[in-house]
Amino acid sequence: MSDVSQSPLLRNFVDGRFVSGEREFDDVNPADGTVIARVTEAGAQLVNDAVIAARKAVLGEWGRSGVRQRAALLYKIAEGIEARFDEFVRAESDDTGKPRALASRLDVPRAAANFRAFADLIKTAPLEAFDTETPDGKLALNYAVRKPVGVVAIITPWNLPLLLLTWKLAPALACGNAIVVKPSEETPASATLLAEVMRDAGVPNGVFNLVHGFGEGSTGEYLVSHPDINAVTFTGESRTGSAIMKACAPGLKSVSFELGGKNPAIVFADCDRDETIAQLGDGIFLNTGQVCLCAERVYVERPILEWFVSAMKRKAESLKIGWPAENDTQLGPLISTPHREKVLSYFRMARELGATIVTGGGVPEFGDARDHGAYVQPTILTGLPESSCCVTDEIFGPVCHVAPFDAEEQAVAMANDTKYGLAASIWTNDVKRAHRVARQMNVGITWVNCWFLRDLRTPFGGVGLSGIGREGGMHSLNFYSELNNICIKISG
Ligand code: NAD
Ligand code: 6OD
Repeated sequence: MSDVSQSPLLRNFVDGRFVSGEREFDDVNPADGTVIARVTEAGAQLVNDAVIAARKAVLGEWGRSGVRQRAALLYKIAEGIEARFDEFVRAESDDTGKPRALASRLDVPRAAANFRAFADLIKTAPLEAFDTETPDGKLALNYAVRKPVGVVAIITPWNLPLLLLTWKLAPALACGNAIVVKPSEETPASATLLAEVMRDAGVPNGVFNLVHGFGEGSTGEYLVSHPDINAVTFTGESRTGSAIMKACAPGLKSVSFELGGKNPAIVFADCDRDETIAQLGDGIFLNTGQVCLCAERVYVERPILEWFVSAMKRKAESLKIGWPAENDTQLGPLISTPHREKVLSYFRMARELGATIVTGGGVPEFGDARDHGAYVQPTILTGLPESSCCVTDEIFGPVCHVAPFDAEEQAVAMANDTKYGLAASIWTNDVKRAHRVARQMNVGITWVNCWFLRDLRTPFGGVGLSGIGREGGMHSLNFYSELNNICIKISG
C-alpha cells in the first residue's frame, strides 16, 4: 500500500502561478495500482479564473505579438522539453503504464517536434492575395491576414497525453492564442511538468493555463461551456465529442474533434510478409492497443489467412509484457482496471458469440505487485460475424479480429462498413492496387505498407464518428486563426 500523504501534489497553473483547486483525487500507476500523486481539481471558479487570465493575455501584448517572437518561444519550449527529457519519460510512463522505452521513442520526442514543426510553419505560412477587377474597370487588391481566434480550450485523453496535448498547443500558440488546457484525469503529470517548462521558457502569464479534473459535471464541462471560450479542440471518445458539441452550441464555438476509431487493415496475398507482421503487429498492439489509429479489424486474403493468423499469433506471444521501467518491456498495462474490465467484457462476449480465441483472452499472472495492475494479454480473435459488437465497437485494447476475404471489392466493402472512419492500412506489393484501394477508403488517413508514419504537415482527422475537421500543417493554422480578408480598391 502506498503512503498517500507522501505523494506529490499536482496543481493547476493559472495566470503564471501554480494554484490548488477545491478537491483532491488520486493519480494511480496502472502497472501496480499504487497512488503516485494527488491532483487538485479545478472547480468552476478556478476555470473561470483561467479563462479570464487567458482573455487578458489575448487582449494584451501577447495578442499583438509577432510571428518571429512566437516562433522563438516555441523553439525554446521544445528545448525545455528536451532538457527535462527523462522527467517527461518517467511522468508519462508512470501515469499511463506505457513502457519507458516507448515514451522515449515516441511521446516525448514528438512533443518537442510538435513545437518545432509549428514554429517552422508559422514563419513561412503563406497568405492569400488576389488582384480583383472592379465593375468600373479599375483594380482592387484582396488579401487575407491571420489573427488569433482568442481563448482556446484544449481537452485531451490519456493514451498519448503529452503528444496529443502538444499537437494542439503548439499551433494554437503559434497563431497567438491564449490557452486553457484540461488533460485527462488519468494522466495529469506530464501536463503539469509542461507548465513548468512553459513558465521557465518565458511564456507570458495567462497565455498557458492548466486546469485539472474530470469531464462531465467537473472541470471539462465547466471549461467547454464557459461563454468566453472561442474555440474547443478535443481528442477523445466519440460520445464525449457529442457532449462537448452540445455544450459548444449555444455560443457557436468552433470545434475540432479527433475521436474514436475501429480501424481496418487489409492484407493482400502479395504483401511483404515479414514487414507486414512486424509493422502491422505494432499497428495492433503498440501502447497496449491504446492508440486511436490501431487496427482492430484485419481482413486477410484467403490464401494467406492461415499463415497470417499463425504469424501474428507468434508475434503477439513474443511481446514482452512487463514493468514499464524495464528496458526490454514492449507491452505495459492498460490505463486502469475499469478500462481493463471493459476490454475483458469484450473478450467474454467474443467467447459467448462463438469466436475462436487464437491467443490471449485473459490476464497475465506475475506473482508480484503487477497483479494489482491493469495488464491484459494481447489477443487475436477469429470467427465472429461482421455485425458482432466485438467487430463494430472500439475496444481500445491489444486486440484484433481477423476475417478472410476473397475479392478486393469485398475487402473494401467490409473495411468501410463502420460508423467510424479514422485510419486504414493496406498491405500489398501491387502499386496500382494500393492506389486504387486507398482512394476507396472512407477514412481520414490511409497508410500503405506502413502504419502511424507521420509527417506533421499532413491533414490528420477522421470522418463519421471519428471526428470533425482536420489538424496538421496549414489545417491546424487555419483552425487556430481567424482570417480577415481585406479588400482595398486601387484607384486609377
Ligand atoms: P474521453 O472522451 O473519456 O476523455 C477525453 C477527455 O475529455 C478527458 O480529459 C475527459 O476528462 C474529458 N471529458 C469527458 N467528458 C467531458 C465533458 N462532458 N466535457 C468536457 N470534457 C470531458 O476519452 P479517453 O477515454 O480519455 O480516451 C480514449 C478515446 O480517445 C478513444 O476513443 C480513442 O480512440 C480516442 N482518441 C482519438 C484520437 C484521434 O486522434 N482521433 C487520439 C487519441 C485518442
Ligand atoms: O500523430 C498525431 O498527430 C496524432 N494526433 C496521433 C493520434 C493518435 C491517437 O491515439
